[in-house]
Amino acid sequence: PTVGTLVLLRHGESDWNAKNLFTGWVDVDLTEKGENEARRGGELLREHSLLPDVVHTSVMRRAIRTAELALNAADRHWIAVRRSWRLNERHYGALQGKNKKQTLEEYGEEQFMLWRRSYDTPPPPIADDDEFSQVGDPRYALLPSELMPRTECLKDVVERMLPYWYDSIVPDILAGRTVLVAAHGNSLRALVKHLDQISDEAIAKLNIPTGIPLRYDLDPQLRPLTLGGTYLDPAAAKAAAAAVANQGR
Ligand code: DG2
Repeated sequence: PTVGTLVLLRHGESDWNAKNLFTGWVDVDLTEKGENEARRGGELLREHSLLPDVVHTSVMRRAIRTAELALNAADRHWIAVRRSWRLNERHYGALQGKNKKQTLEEYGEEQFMLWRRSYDTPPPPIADDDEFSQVGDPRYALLPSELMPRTECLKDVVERMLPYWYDSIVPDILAGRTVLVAAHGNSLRALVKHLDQISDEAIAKLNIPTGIPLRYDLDPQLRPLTLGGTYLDPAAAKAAAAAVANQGR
């Protein structure tokens, strides 16, 4: 039996995705292509009659705008919205603002992939006076300073995301709502790892494409009825996930 439905949506292409820069907590906007991906994501929701009752987003512009554009296209612009820093992208530490291709050339394939995809190796921390640091950003003013990341590995993201999952998203699902989560490549990898119980090793191979809704029907124990969920456009998702995996090359 299905207790509720979860729809995961990575934001559309951002300015820094297009420029091939590590983004993390830097608050970049969507490109025009990214806006169109978000609208297309909303059209897919409408075509599949998968209409969200509530939306949860990170506190970053690219996820917030993606949710708004998608919901607008699905005629669900009016639903309740909640946001949390716990859905933010992984903090990319000192790599924030660096070019992925140059980083690959400078540090080599092994180190580059450790930083991008290993479960527990974080990049070096970002300095507080770095131009791409978020220290002093008013949206984190109420965040206790010991929770403010200077870098994160995926394991760190799982640990800071799960309290929000259990306290805020799960109650919506158990209430029978269709829940949209608009977030990021790595914060959604963290959630998928938890839902599908993917091992620390296997999660390295999982990539989330931009703008294509991923549907999970959950049983009363919050286990997916279909492992891995179902992309609303599976062919496009496969091609786009491969492109994410090859970024930098
Ligand atoms: C990307 C993910 O995050 O990059 O921070 O650069 O989903 O917000 O565009 P997003 C970033 P990779 O980990 O795939 O390199």
